[in-house]
Amino acid sequence: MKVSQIEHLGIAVKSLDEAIPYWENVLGLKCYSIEEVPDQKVKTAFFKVGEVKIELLEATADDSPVAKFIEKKGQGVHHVAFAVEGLEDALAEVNSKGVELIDKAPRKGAEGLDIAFLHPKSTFGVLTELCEDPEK
Ligand code: CMX
Repeated sequence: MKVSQIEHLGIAVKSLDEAIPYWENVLGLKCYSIEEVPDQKVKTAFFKVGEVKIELLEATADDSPVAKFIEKKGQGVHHVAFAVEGLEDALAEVNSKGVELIDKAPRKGAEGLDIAFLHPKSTFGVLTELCEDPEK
């Protein structure tokens, strides 16, 4: 499979309202989009750093994956997302190589991307997202 770049880093925070000023006022980045992903029970805030995006993630429910993550590990880097060409084929390939898929088929994520997660137990502890922009 072909990974073209790190598309974004997902960072779990307790509160977008509390975290965004750090990214804007200290690092000087601009939050260009805030979007809720009801399916994932998260609210997201996006920043661009060169070609890579930062996705801040706030849980919108107690049983959100992000709420569980913060409860167990605290705030911090939650996942790494790689842009791939041909997401369905990439999933079949990683699966054939023994990696456990959380999403067996692509689904819609923030910013209209097609996404799928790989289980951190198969990826040396890093929750990994593969994504593809259907518009490209
Ligand atoms: N990074 C690394 N490890 C993680 C993790 C993360 N983000 N989240 C959970 N884990 C670890 C747990 O600590 C646990 O480790 P131990 O067994 O050593 O304690 C292990 O993974 C499995 O945990 P689990 O109890 O089986 O499963 P959880 O209910 O905690 O769910 C996971 C974990 C990854 C399967 C779930 O969070 C998931 O499906 N994530 C994908 C979807 C997601 O994260 N959505 C939010 C972002 C959406 C977006 O970006 O739009």
